[in-house]
Amino acid sequence: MGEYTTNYSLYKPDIGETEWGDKVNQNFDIIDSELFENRSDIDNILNNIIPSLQSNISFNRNQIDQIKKEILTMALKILMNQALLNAETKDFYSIVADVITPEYPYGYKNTFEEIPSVWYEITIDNTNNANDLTDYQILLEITNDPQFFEDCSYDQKYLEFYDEDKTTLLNHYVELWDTVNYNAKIWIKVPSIQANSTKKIYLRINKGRTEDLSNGDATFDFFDDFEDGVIDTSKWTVISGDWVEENGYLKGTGDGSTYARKTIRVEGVCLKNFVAVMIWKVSQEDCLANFIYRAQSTNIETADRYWARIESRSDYGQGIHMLKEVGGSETDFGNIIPYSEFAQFKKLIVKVFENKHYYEVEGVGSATITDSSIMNEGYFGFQTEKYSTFIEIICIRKYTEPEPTVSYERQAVTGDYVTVTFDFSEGIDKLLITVDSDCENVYYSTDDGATWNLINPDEETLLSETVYSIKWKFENATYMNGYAFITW
Ligand SMILES: [Ca+2]
Ligand SMILES: [Ca+2]
Repeated sequence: MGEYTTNYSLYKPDIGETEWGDKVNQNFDIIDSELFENRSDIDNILNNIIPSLQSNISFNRNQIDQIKKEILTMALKILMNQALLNAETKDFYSIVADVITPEYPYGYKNTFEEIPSVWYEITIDNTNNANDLTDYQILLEITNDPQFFEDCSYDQKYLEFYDEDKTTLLNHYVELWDTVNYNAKIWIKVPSIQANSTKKIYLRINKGRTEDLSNGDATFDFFDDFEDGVIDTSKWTVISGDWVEENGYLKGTGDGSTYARKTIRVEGVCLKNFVAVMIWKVSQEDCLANFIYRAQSTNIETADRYWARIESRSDYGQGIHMLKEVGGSETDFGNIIPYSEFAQFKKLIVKVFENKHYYEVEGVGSATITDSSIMNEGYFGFQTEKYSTFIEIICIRKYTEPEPTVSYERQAVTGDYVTVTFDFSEGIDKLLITVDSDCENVYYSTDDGATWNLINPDEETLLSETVYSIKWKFENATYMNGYAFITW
């Protein structure tokens, strides 16, 4: 959470050396000192109490934000009303409490009903695909779009993705966030995309957000970046050999003399059609690394299975090989993607759909085989042979063909407004407002926002009856400084 900065500012009007002017100034001073004296309590609530509550509760965050606003609203109202009750003049009220925080960049008024947000509509075109897709990860790709980054204030923590109802929050993962070249890659897990149809989901850029929602575990079918130094046993089972998590990668070590396969298996995830992305390497020549998939039992060392191999032996053709073992008989499909930088981290992308297996080493090359020996879903994992294999990250998502295409469009920012409510126990029958703002229009309401009436600033407006609460609305305001006068 950004540090909350107190900035209560009362703007005294220039009212000259008159008797009522002195009373007005006195009124201002009372409000000002009340706000000032109580600001540490408000700061404490906003900076300490609420954030600790917020960090412990991952759900209902919007509700907590709402409570936070209400607490601030209450605090300001109490202070103001107390100051006003102490005032002797009935001729003139002027009230401003202008609190600027990172979360409320437009200032905080008595009632702040809406923080302006920018929305993007994301269109998922699945018209060419005959399959219903469930919990499918789509890629939102932003390419050289300065407006997008400006809308986000260059900060990925403001991203919130919503389903078509604009209410159900969707999980996402930010793979790339390049504020220099204005590029981003964001994966979003979409609960349901119907066959042969087009679907809309939404991005809200919420400047009120203080915690980044990007989450690989929640977004992908499987994800591990090996960053915490401990092998997560809810994700992995060591079958053989020495496997550790260190320096941000998973490391498996062989016996140093033979090609005995040392194996680690993923728990609880079976895959048929998928994309696996891994960044991996081997320690040296004569070390082999295997990515096993569609293994037909949890004993992935011996089950019928496919695997991609980093082959580093000079006599066998260095590079990525594709292999299978069916009925105890092993087949190497060949030296498919040749490369010799096997001791440097490279990104391998494996796309498997039905009988088609596509392998790609980023920046090196790609190859495809067609094989229908094993058509059932199965387990997956890694092996190292002889020396050490390192895996920096692995990420698995669903795959279909053809994949849906994704496009996005910025939506017009409409209806954004700031409202302020002032209550007057003695009633008023005349309005005049002066405000320093870039708002497009100012409205007032005497029925708590049910009806809005346009008002011209600096012009007196007579009310048809005495009212006790006035709500002001400032349309499309990006800043709100200055003061409101209400007279009778
Ligand atoms: Ca870990
Ligand atoms: Ca890592």
